[in-house]
Amino acid sequence: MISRKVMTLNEFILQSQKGFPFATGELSNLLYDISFAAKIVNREVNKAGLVDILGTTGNVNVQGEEVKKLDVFAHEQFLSSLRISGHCKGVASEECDDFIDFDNKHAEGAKYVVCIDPLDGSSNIDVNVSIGTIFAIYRRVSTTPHCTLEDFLQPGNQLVASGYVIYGSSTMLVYTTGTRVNGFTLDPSIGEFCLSHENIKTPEKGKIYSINESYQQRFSPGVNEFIRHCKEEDKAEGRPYSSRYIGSLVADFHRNLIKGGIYIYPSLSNRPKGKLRLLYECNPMAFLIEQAGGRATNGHQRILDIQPTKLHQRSPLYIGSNDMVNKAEDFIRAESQLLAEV
Ligand code: AHM
Repeated sequence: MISRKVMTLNEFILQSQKGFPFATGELSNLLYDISFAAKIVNREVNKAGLVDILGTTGNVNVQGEEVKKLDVFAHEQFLSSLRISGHCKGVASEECDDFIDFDNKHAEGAKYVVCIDPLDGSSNIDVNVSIGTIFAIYRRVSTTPHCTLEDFLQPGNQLVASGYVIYGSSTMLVYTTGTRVNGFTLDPSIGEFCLSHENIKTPEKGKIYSINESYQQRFSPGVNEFIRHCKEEDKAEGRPYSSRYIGSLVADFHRNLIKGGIYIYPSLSNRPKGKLRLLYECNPMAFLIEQAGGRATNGHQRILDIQPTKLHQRSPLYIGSNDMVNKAEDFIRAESQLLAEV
């Protein structure tokens, strides 16, 4: 008999379900749908360098097909995978102004909705930098035949599952259903995501800080103080810390998750709410980091406790290893106290 050590994502999902005799399998199927669409997106992302040969957006490639921008392609791919399978009642996508209700027969009675950033960091595609998909799954709260805005405007503490796919030097899917964080690497030879990083825990103490320092003049004094602290020489604490910023949230987050560190997209003087979207970027990553033992805040409040009021709402984000997020918050608190005293 041939024995193998590899466990595929599907086998893992099925095995995880065994402990829950009343599970309907709907969530498992939904995760499968996302992983399936991710494989198709991965195939296209890997061909991105060929775009000059095959044709650019709006052009027709050698097969006579219209070439779509990759972020539009990814959006459509996830949407169609989720719509066809019927395990999800609706989707809110970073690529769409409004949410989409699946009113097809298959989706009748489906109890989940998905918030998705189909291709985050897409400005990096042309230069072969890692990009990703981020997803968040909620249980519907409305009981109407069609899903409603309130199904999507749930705080992150109501998340059922979240995860991301990183299209990088290898392609990985990392997700949590609220207990552990597990990572699966795509084996292109068999077309399967295989368990490669079981029960990921982020280091308690990080040594990497990730922030776009070119905005330094737009940062608040607290953020600048934290950066100064990261750069300060302190042998005992292992400072200066390393600065690493790819400019692709999934890639920056993934590295810091494994190695330990903090990712910051703060409030800027010209962008008080920062850049990142609460529903599509901050919440799913916050759910993951907490399950991996880290923290995520907006500088003042736990990300997962923020009540969203709009689909495309933005939020500052401080996310990563406990000690670094705590330290960053100390500086922000000190700044607020100073301002209060003035
Ligand atoms: P996008 O929604 O246009 O893809 O932007 C999101 C990206 C994140 O992946 C990344 O962390 C951030 O924007 C980088 O922004 P900046 O260039 O301002 O540093």
